[in-house]
Amino acid sequence: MKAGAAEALSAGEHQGAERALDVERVREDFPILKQKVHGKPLVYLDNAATSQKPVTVIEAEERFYREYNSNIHRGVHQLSERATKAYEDARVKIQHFLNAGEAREIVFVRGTTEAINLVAAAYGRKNVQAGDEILITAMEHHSNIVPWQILCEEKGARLRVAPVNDRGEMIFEEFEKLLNSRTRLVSVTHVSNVLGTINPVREIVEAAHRMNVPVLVDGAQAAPHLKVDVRELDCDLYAMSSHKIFGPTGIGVLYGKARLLEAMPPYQGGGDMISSVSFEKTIYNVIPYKFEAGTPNIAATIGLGAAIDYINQLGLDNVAAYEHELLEYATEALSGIPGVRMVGTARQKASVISFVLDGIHAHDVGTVLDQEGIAVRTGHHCAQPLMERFQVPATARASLAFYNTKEEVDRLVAGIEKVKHIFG
Ligand code: C6P
Repeated sequence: MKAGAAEALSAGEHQGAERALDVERVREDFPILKQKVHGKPLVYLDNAATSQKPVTVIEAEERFYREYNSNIHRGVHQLSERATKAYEDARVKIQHFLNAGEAREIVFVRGTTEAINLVAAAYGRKNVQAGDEILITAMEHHSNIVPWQILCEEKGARLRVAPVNDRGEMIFEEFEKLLNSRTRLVSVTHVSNVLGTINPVREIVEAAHRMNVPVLVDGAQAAPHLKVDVRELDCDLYAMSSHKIFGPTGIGVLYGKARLLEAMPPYQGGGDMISSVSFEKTIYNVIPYKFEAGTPNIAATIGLGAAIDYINQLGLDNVAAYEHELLEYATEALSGIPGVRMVGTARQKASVISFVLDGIHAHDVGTVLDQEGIAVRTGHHCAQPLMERFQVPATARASLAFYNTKEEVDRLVAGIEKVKHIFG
């Protein structure tokens, strides 16, 4: 990380949440934010889709390719040893980021989607039979629905769905009622990408464990905003994507308790996931390598390590405090606009705001905002069943990061007023 961001923190340390993080200094670390779109300064509010990357992450990837590009775990030569060390260092950084007990509990995958598919394929193949059940919630992303449907179809198992209330909170009593002796796995999102709802993962895990059911948590939208402690949550598996936590695309993480990972069969076969191969019998490698077949995305993994360093220097507590203040400011500002309806008003929320405008399609909202230089996501956000639950075809979604400002929220409000003027 540039010296700037670290200094920015200490400068405002004693002056409350907003001052603890000097946003203008932090923004200096993100070159992409400086540009104009349609002649207007970019306001990037699509962080839940993917976050922007600090210069240190971009440079870490570049340095790998310029200075020590090499395959890992294979060569005895110096470049390979350097690449292997940087790759394994990134694993340890993630271990500490998630407070996992051991580095071997961190498996590198392509992203949250692959992490969930890995569990569905490997854990599911071994543990799910006809008549068994997988329990999810009504606020899941397609990545935490479709892999289970594929598994259930193959095995003759059943997908059960815990409903959400009108605020967008999972109804805990209904969830508990759905847990039973046939449940083989609970898989829930930590934070909803549409509603921003923070699920009570600790309580969910306790309830599931009382029935001896393991829990997989989809942490794609939680890791950028909350301090995640997998040991405190006591979840069995946790999935996240690098590109949503200011790291590169094409890399992500599956955390799993060592016991569980060891008991799971491999996901894919190939190089690196074996300890010996003969035509008669193959012995698999130890975890985590058993799940890392083939040459991984080494550069992106090293970039992810740099992203973790960056976040650590900002401090997730500072990030959370600042984002909370920004979320409250934006929620109040948007709720005050006549014709705006918020979708997702949970009591525990991360900085994701979905809304609809009376009589105006979300895509029209997004198109006009784009002309104002404001990037939001519109559509079903890969959560079609949730759209159905709230009886909307689509929403516009503003998702905030620590480099966003109140001035940018004001620009969003002005943009929405313009949409109303054009379509009203
Ligand atoms: N949501 C969004 O705009 P990948 O694509 O594998 O990095 O992450 C998938 C995923 C899984 N779970 C949740 C809760 C998510 O939000 C996402 C990605 C993005 O909301 C892109 S669809």
